[in-house]
Amino acid sequence: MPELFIDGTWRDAADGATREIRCPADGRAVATVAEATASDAEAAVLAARRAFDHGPWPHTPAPERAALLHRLADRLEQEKEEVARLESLDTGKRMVESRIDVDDIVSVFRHFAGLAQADAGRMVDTGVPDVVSRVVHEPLGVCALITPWNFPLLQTSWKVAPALAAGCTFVLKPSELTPSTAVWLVRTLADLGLPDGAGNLVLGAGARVGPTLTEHPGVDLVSFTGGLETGRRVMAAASGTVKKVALELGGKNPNVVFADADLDAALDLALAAIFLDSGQVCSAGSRLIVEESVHDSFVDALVERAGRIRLGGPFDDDAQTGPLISAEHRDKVERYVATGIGEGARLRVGGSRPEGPAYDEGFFFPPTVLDDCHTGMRCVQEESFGPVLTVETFTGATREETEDAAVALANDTLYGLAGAVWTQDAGRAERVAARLRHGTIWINDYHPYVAQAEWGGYKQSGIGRELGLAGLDEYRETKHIWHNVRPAPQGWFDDPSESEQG
Ligand code: TXE
Repeated sequence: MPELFIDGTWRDAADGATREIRCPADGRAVATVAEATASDAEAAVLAARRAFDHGPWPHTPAPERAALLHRLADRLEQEKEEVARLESLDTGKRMVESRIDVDDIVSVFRHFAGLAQADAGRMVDTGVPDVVSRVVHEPLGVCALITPWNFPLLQTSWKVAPALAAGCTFVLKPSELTPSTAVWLVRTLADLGLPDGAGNLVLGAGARVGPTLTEHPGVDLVSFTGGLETGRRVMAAASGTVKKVALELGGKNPNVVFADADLDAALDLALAAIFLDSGQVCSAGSRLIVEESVHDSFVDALVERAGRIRLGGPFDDDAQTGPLISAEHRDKVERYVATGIGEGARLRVGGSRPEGPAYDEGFFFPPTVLDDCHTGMRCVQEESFGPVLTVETFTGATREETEDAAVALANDTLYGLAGAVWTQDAGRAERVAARLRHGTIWINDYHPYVAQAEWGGYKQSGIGRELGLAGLDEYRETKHIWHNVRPAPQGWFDDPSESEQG
């Protein structure tokens, strides 16, 4: 079955090209999908444009838009196991993690279904007689939605759900590595009655179809989640036609542990922060910043537990974390570890590929800890996006100096996506959280996610509220309507002599 969905029709790529998708855990072929050309991407943009300018979706009443999103959430609940299986086969992640992702995706669609009907605008009391003045929200237009491979359907839902809730039409381009759940989503939306052209799907390499989506004058908004370098290219490409741009570009996230923390909990969550999903999480706690007085005992225990984490594929019930997404990505993570060691970091555990028949065909890399790091190192500044934790320490002569030292380290990064602070001193927790320049701060926790809260990026982690997450503002234009209900000539340029005569 062809996999490009353009204007309500499933198609092959214009040149017939296809791509084989292989499971990163064992290399088995899981799907063969169409690989779109630039002309397919152009056709998808034109379809979304027609659907926005002339189709019913932007004018569909909000309760009906909301109902569609709820029906989609219902389907996800009914087909949870199948969607999780598709996600795990494409990404190699454990089924238990994919099931959690599906639960999160359900909550995203339900959250935006609620917002579709909320905040219709407001009246403005201008004080001017015979004027009705109001602020209204309108769907922004055609959205190009470009998503990565680490949480394929979750990140797609963060874009598709608000776009549809706001009344936009879209062209979705998922990562070329993980297309299967995007195909499921678009097929299900069509099945549930989304009008032709309102939701289009283009599969393929970013270099092949990306520029069409990011430069085309028919696109009003580009919402992109991916790497920093690609994000910079997307922003530059969108500038030619001054598109709205929303970017989520990852992070290098500090996990700050004070000596007065509940250290058992901090240790447990420090492991989860970086080693869940093999560290392929934009908000992963990849920088452990620990107070010097507890460094040795804390890091020794962490290293010991990291060394016991079991690697395995999606259907291995004993596995605690999975493979990396691709051979290229594993090469990148390996290079990053080598660079860190070259810069003077001390390798405490991991660092080389696991051996054995269970790992031969997959892209596994073990939990790795680099100790004795500092912010001058590339391994502390650049995103590895793998299971690699760097460790820095801080200390101070007084309470204030200790906090200042921790905050200075945690903010010494060009990213600003997320971070955590561990302490049993509630005042310190709030003081430090307030000073961390990152969009999400967890206090005595790591990773919990709720659809109702913003997911924003400080500094180079992003633009917009992802961002769209939590609110619809990213996907709407906001308009002030001033209505003079008693129009009459105002005489600005009347001839004064005439008015005197009158
Ligand atoms: O991402 P890309 P890659 C980071 C992580 C990783 C690095 C590179 O550090 O190692 O990025 O990963 C599409 N125009 N993150 O190469 O290239 C591409 O097809 C338009 C963090 O996989 O950013 C895919 O759909 N689109 C991140 C999407 O962009 C283009 C999650 C992301 O791919 C394009 C993933 C172009 N010119 C990686 N080139 C996070 N923020 O969570 C590529 N794409």
